[in-house]
Amino acid sequence: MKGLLVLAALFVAVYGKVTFEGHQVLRITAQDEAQINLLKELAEQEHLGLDFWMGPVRESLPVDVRVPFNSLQAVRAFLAYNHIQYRVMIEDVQDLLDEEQHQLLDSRPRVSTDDYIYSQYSDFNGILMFMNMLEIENSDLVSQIEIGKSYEGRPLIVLKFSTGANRPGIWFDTGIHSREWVTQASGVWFAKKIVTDYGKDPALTDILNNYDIFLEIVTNPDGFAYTHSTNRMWRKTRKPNSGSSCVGVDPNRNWDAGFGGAGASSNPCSETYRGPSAHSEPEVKAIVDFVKSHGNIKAFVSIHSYSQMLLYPYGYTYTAVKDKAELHELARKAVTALQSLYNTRYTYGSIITTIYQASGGTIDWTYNQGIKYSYTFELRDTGRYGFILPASQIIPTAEETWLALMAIMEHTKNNPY
Ligand code: BHK
Ligand code: ZN
Repeated sequence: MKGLLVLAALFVAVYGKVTFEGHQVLRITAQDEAQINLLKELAEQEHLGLDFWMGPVRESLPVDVRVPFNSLQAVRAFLAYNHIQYRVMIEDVQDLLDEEQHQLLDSRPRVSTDDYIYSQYSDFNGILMFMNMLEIENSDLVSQIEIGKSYEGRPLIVLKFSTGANRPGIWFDTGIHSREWVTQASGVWFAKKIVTDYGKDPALTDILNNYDIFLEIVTNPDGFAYTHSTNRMWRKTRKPNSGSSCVGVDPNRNWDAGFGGAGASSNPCSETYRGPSAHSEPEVKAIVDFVKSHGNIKAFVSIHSYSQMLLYPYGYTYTAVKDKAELHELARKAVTALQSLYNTRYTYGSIITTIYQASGGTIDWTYNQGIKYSYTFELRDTGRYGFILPASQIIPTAEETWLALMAIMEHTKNNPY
């Protein structure tokens, strides 16, 4: 791993950006315990540089793994030798990234949010500009709150949509994992949707006449900037780890809920590194402080991609939450609403029973803080493109997700606690 990292660092220094030429994403399905153990061994071979997009390994559930070009032969031989089934999901990751580069929002200044192109991916500055314009255009409804700074000093901006004082709050965040680009793009679309529908759509108007909505679009700005400048596949924060050459903490393993337990890594080089202590990451701590000082958040929805799932706590324990029946029924309602638009199918359930065990996750912490309606979305798709979802799917993804968010907000409004 060390050697590989040094090589990657050198490559970046010379060429500016990590390339993924010849990298493939394989969907691997273990059939039994023996194959699961073989895949776990494979994952531990750090020199192979495997990137588990959707993992870890569980029986008969497929895992998607990005395999660097130089490791492909070895990995394919290993899988064939052990009769482990797999198929190629992405033939060449770099081909998709080249395509994506053509769909980036250009940096030409825009005069209004009507000028913004919602069907293109935008960088951090583009989203900052969008938020500034939105606030100026809707000064009676929208304000920007800086809840802190990222490790590298970028502002952590939350959009507040409010029509009156002392209202309970509903929270949405997107982009806590920086490479999940469709989530930040959807966040931008949600913000525009809220200002467009307020006063027109009776359901949203009713919600906003009783609740404040908080929306953090770029929840991991350092990671997001890094996905644009250097490594499109960056997931974690960008804080260096003492005693390691590996950078960053998984901000969805850093919360004080089962922190340090199974379902997170203590290895700073892992994509699921939990960090040195709970809330060690300023991006996480800022939300913790905000939620605590607000004291009246009633729904908290943290938005990831991909897999098409709607999840509720817990991730760190098999113990069912006391509101399981209600959360499950609301999840069913929300995914039904989502599916009604483009027939996109979602699965739903608790984190640990639906994806895998994960400790230190965002919504386990918010639920334990007393925020009953705590959910995580995994947006499109189910793996054809994974994190590199074509920009043509941004608007349909945001539109259908909005129907599910409305279902959650309406339920929250109709069931005060
Ligand atoms: C979601 C919620 C709580 C814990 C884990 C997850 C799955 C999520 C993760 O943190 O491993 C998968 C992912 O990033 C892709 O969005
Ligand atoms: Zn994620």
